Amino acid sequence: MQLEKYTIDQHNEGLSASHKRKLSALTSDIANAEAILERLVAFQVAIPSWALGTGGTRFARFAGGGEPRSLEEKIEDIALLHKLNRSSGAISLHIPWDIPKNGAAIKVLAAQHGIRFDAMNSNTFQDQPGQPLSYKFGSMQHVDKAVRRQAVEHNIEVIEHGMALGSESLTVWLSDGSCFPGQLNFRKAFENTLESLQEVYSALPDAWKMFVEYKAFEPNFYSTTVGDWGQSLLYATKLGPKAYTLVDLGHHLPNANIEQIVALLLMEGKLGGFHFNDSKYGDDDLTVGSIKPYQLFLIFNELVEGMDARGMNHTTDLGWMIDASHNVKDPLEDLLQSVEAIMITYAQALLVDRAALQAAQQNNDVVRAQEALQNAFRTDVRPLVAEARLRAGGALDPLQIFRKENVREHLVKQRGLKTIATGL
Ligand SMILES: [Mn+2]
Repeated sequence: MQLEKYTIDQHNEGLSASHKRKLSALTSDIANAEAILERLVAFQVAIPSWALGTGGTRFARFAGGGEPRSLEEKIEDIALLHKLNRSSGAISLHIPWDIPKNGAAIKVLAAQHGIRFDAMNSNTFQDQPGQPLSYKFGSMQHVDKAVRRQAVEHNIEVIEHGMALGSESLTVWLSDGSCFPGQLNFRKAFENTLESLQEVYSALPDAWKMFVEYKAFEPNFYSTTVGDWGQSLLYATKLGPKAYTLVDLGHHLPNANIEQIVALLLMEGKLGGFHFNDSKYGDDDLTVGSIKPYQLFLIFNELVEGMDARGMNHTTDLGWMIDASHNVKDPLEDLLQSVEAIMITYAQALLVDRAALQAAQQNNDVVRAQEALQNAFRTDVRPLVAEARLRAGGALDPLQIFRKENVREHLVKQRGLKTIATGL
């Protein structure tokens, strides 16, 4: 479905007076509002190809209708999001769920919508039809070298697909691990995994990065072979300068101090990618910022501080992606909410009075340090985020326009009620 520019202009016109009023009230108190706006306009978050269909749990999946039936339709959906918020200008593909039949044509289609290809994602956590060897007992850690080779070859194939699309990074998330004590020799599992990753690493083109994603548990429940940031960093360090750790918000044990993890990884120059979602218990795939917005803010605060300390470009020097899809919301509305939550939190992190915070830290003034953070967190920066969208050509209120234009109803009419997007 195409949203015409005049529809967005009309919508913006209608909200203009109220927007201007809120914006001027906010910016009169902010010294660096223009600098923050510039950063917000530049910031882009990749949408994963599997988040455009309704997510499910291991119990059920309740499809919502009008889901994209092909990679082309997935790109159209992201184009729609990007048209509304101007911050979703990248797609992250999952292979083999979204193998491009014609890489060059897909690249052109995406470019027409201002969308580029972010990290490629491999999949050795499930068996595909016709696959000769099973990943039931792991892939890169497997005791059988032939299974490991199959996993390596799959990853190299994913790199080749990515090269055709102009992607420059590979995310490897392994479900490898064990469900019961004694099932695995931990050291041998690590060594096998490292050797397999080294083979993939040696196939990486020069400009590429490899992201080693960790996860504390699930689907394995006793041990995970890339289980935490320490293990990921160990692999990334042994692999070499093109390998980095990837932090996914949902992949930690409860109450992990994720902000400290990102601070130290940035200090070591080893944070490469970041996956957004939210959770109450584990890898719940809930909308970004829906459960723990303050934690997200504290993490963003460290991301901004740590990236600035290394002179990194906020937009391009880390791979930013949403990694969530739940089963009770319209996936497109969920993604609009997610991107909005990310932009709000990023703006709040940019708002932190760094000089005041540093002075408080230096003087052991715990109270002022907390005030410096919470002053920013408790500021309603939504008018600033809306202004950035407006300047970039997007909508002041993307969700409102999505509902008013009956986007989902149009998609159901176009694609049908019983369509199912590829994915889990
Ligand atoms: Mn992830």
